[in-house]
Amino acid sequence: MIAILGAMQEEITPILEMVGEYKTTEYANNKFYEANYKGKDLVIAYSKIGKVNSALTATVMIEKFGARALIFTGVAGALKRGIKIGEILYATSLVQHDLDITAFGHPYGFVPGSKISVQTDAKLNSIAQSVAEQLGITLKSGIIASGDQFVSGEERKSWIERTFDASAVEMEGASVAQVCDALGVPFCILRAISDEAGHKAEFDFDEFMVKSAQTSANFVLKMIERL
Ligand code: 4EH
Repeated sequence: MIAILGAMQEEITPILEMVGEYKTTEYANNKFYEANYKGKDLVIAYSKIGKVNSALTATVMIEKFGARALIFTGVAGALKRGIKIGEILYATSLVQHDLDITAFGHPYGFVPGSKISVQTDAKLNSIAQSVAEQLGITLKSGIIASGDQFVSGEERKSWIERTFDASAVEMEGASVAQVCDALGVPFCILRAISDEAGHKAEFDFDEFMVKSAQTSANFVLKMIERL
C-alpha cells in the first residue's frame, strides 16, 4: 500500500480523477480513498491545512491503512530566487520554521529529543529524478520549511530562507516527515510552486494553485508507475 497525501482538496482531486474508481472510508474526521492504479494499491487523502492535521492523516494512513511508503503532493511558496511558479521541487530535508525555544539557548526548529531537520528517502527522490528525465523537465530540490502560517511578506520570507537555508515554504511537510521517520516509512515531499511567499503572495496563490497542484499530481502518478 502506497499513500498519496495532499493538504487541500485541490491537491488530490487530480489524483482521484486519474485513478478512476475508489473506495471511500471515513475515519478521524477525514476521508480516505483506496484505489488501484496500474497494479499499485493506493490510499489517497487530503489532511486539511497545517502540521497537526497532516501528522494525524499521515499516521492514520500508515497505522490503519498499512501504507509502506508515502508521497506528499501539493504546492509551495518559493523562497530562493531561482525557483519559479510552476516548477516542481522535492524536499531533501524538512524543518519547522515556527518552532522556537531559542529562549533556552536552542537553535530555531529544535526540540530536545527530536532532530532539527528530517531527511527524505533517497530512493524515492531518485525515482523522482528519473521521472523528471522521462518527462524532460527540470526537477529542483532543496530544504523545505514548514510552519502553521501562510507566508506573504518579504521580511518573514527572507528570515526563513536565511535561518534554514530553505528553498520553499509550506505548512505540512515537516510534520509528515517526523511521522514517517518515527514509524520507519520511506517518504518524499513533492511540491509545485504556486507563489513566491512575498508581498501579496495570496494573489499568486489564488491564481496558480490549481494549475501547480495538477502539475505535482501528474508527476506523482508517474512516480507510482515506477514503484
Ligand atoms: O496547505 C497550505 C495552503 C495555504 S493556506 C500550505 N500550502 C497551501 C502550501 C503553500 C504555502 N504555505 C505557506 C503555498 N504557498 C505558501 C506560502 N506559505 N506562501 C490556505 C490557502 N487557501 C485557502 C485556505 N488555506
